[in-house]
Amino acid sequence: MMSFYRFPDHFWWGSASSAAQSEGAAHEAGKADTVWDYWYRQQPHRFFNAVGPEKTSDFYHRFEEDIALLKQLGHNSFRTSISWARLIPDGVGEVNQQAVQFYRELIHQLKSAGIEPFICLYHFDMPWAMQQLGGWENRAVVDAYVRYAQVCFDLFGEQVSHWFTFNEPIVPVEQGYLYDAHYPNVVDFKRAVQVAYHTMLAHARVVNEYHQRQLTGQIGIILNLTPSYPRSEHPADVKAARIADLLFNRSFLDPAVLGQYPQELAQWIQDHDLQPITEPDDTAMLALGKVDLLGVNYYQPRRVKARLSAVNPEGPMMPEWFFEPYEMPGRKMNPYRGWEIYEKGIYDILTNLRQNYGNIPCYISENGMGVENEERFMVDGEVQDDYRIDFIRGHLMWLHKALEEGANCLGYHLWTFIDCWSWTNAYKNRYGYVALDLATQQRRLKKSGHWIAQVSAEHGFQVEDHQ
Ligand code: BGP
Repeated sequence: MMSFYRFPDHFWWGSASSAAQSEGAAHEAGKADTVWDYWYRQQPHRFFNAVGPEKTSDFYHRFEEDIALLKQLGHNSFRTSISWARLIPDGVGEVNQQAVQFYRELIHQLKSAGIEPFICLYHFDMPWAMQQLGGWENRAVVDAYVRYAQVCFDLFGEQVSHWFTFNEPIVPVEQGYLYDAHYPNVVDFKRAVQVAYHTMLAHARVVNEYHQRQLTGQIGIILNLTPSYPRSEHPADVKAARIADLLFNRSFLDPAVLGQYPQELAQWIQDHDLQPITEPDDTAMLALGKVDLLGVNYYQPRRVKARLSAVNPEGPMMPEWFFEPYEMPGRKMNPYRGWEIYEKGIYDILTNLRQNYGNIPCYISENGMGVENEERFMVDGEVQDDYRIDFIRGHLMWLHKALEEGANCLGYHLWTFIDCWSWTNAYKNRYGYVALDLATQQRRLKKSGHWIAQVSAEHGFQVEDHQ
């Protein structure tokens, strides 16, 4: 017996990318350095095979060819970001007309191809000029970001109907201020909290700014939601999962959707003497930051257990003082990326949003499977990525179940369209529907690319019932 998983007619089929990971032309056409350009020059060894962001898949020059490929994939929507350092090179001053022309043309061409542009304002790419002022630690950078967003709305607000303030705003916080994986490589919980707070304030101000303009589109945020599962029902395990959930999910989800921080988180921050510097009007501003649309990035679950080993009280305080990762026996793994694959997580997230967050309109803005050395799966020039098809189909089946139960999920975007440069991992893990040969810049649809084109055309797929 076969079952057909049918998705709504206007479901968003697409994929996501970002400026720094695709544009290249890092030192061309008036663009200034981001933290990535700067850091790469200082410490190339931090990047896989020492590959930096200057070239990537050269979207800046090849976007027309790439839009044709998006079309071939059956996309009706596509997310990328605007590079702040390209549009306003010094962060605050003059607008770079070459950048205006580029983004205008990009948006125009996408729309002409019937592909709705989803535009994110910030995807980990702080202009170097702004980082020199202290980045998100400095409230002046919040002001600069608001002005940058205003410029974007002035320029492209009529053409773009789906805006996002931030992609995964917790990532620069945790990777840059706790775990030494992004610039500025600070390890300091209190500073991390300040950065998170200012980011959310910047978000709220920009949402408010957008709403005041009464444009016809929507504004949202993209969050990486990682369901926290306790090892067991033991109260200590449950508490560990609850803290992980507060720190990594609710710290951004609650203010973005409900307009305020969870009381429990505020208390926890206070108990550990981590309060950020605030101003009296901030609470009212945060309340205005409620989004119209939520993007959900989901890659893997977070399984935790109560902390058993003692922490070093002299070491810097870390989230892991309050829980330990738990490796569930028998878990399904993506051995290449080292991440658990748990398809039901997507259903759990959508159910949580339905039950506890007013069933806010949302879509899956990233989901995907990174695999190393995909050339070994190449047959007659096409990567036979059946594992990726299985991965996507498995997640879509759970998404479908959530839809049947009333989830307000409007689409599914894969990370990513074409194999991309991924921060310090550079080109290690390949995620695309389209394979990129970095040396020749040749692009080729993978098997999954042909498969998703068919899914999009048929509004779903068929599955044998025992699957
Ligand atoms: C997400 C980011 C993307 C992308 C992806 C894959 O968190 O939004 O920008 O990089 O992760 O990451 P990686 O290459 O580390 O597997």
